[in-house]
Amino acid sequence: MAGTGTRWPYTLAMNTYYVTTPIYYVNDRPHIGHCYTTLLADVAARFQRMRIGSPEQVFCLTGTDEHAEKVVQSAADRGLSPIEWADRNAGEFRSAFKAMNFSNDDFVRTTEDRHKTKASEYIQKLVDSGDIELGDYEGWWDGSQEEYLTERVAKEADYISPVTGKPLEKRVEQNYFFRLDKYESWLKEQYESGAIRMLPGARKNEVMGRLRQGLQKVPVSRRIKEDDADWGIRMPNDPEHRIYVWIEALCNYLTVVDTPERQKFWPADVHVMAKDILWFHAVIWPAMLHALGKEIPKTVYAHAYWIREGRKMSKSLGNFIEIELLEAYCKKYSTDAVRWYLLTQGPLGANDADFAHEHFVEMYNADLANSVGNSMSRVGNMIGKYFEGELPMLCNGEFGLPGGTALGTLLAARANAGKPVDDGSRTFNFPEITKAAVDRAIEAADDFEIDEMVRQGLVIVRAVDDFISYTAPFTLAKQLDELEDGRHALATMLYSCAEALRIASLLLAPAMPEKMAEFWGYWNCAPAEGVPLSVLAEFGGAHKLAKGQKIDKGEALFMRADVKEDPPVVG
Ligand code: ME8
Repeated sequence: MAGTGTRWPYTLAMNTYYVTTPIYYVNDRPHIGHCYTTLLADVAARFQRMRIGSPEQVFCLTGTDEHAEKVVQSAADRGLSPIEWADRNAGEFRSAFKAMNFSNDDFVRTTEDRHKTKASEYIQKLVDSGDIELGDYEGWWDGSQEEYLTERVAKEADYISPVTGKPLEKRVEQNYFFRLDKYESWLKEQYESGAIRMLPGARKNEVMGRLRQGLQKVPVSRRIKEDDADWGIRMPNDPEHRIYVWIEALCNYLTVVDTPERQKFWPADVHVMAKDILWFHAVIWPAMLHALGKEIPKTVYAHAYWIREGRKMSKSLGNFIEIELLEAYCKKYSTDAVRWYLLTQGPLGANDADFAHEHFVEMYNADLANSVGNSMSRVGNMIGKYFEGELPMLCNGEFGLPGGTALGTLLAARANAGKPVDDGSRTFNFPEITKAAVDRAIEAADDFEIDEMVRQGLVIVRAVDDFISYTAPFTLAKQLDELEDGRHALATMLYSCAEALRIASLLLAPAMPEKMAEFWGYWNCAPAEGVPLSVLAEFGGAHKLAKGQKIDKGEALFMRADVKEDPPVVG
């Protein structure tokens, strides 16, 4: 992957993992973008829980950002108090995340005392250390984003919000400022030395470019006006001012784990977000942390956008893929299929991704119905048919097509069946194939290449499919009476396929937890708890499929879909 640079020693010794998503504004309803970022964090966390083998060492945080001015406005438009509106929408986010089967360990709301108290403490500390000071600020206010743009950025945007297209407003305020300017060279050093990784590489170049233009102080408060609603967190040293929502929102990543039981999770391994809010996370937040004497996050990952039919999704176009539509897809194709599609076809890198129904069905058929589901039921069926549903043997050194008796028998069988026999150079060494996939998945997880990580399960499935087409065990099965060692060869082959699929299921489980649990039920092979992936996933190792193990062919995990069928509709 571009720009990842050196390998990171911390990952080798890492025994905790902390991943965060942005906390989402509660005036918006949950849509595909929020679900996507949270899905990435969920899948990373699920993978690391399995990799480490100890779920309590992993922490996945999401939540809602509630103190924005626009919440006050949109609540008033509905005749509600800000907290009533926030409660309602925070509830929407929670239930959307439940529908998507996310496994976040906590859900923070910035209106909670635990957040407000700690955030105030951090701000007070920065006031005490002189990192926050009072001064006049003049800038261009983007009301929809609750963000000041500098003169240069505003000019480049023609004094129009780059996000909503509405005019920017010139504002002058007496404010508290964070002395971001003090940390310019320190920040550059962190990125250049690799102390903090900014991924993907294209994003790093953008931020470095902006860093080179120099840093200014950033406003961190707003003076409260008489008719303002009582909303937000006040400056601890000056209650006439309210802490600027972005500044306290960033603190959530720390407030939630700033307890004796959870402090082991800091610093975060990765803050995940889309490119819109990278600057806050890559520049302002690490500088604040440094000023507070705290360690900085190890990785900041900013993915691109979901778009629809080639166009940006926005309120004004009214073309968001809302949670209801995702739920309709989940109902029709399964939640795991939706998760798989978002993960493997989403905008993880630097390029935007289009959500299109036909593409969804194509990928669903290719990856899930015709590969994962088909391979698992095919192997289960053969074990059912040829060995009465009991796994025929333990693999004692003979896997796939390693040569020897089984191979000889097999090649003879194929010759008898009139199939071309080659020199047997394709060895299908499943211990090697599966180990390479597991190693690659771990490496990809370290680089937050979540799509690559989950695809490793599919790599194994495809090797199994390839092996079955190449060796045609169903042909061999017809000739068992004529062939010396035929049964042994068939048993070796099916054991190899089954054991490889068991390992594939481990790598697929973070993306598709429900379907893989269903598969483990049929095959009686749910992974033991408290065992790290490297041990669980060893081919023929301590956790291998046992001889005589019952394999139930079960139901098809994914029914094939018709590309021509209409997309699901909401309602
Ligand atoms: O910015 N494609 O909240 P927010 C992919 N409260 N991801 C998208 C997306 C799209 N089209 N649209 C939104 C805020 N997202 C602040 C964050 S953090 C301390 C405070 C996702 O509700 C993506 O993760 O506007 C993006 O960064 C986030 O939603 C913005 O959410």
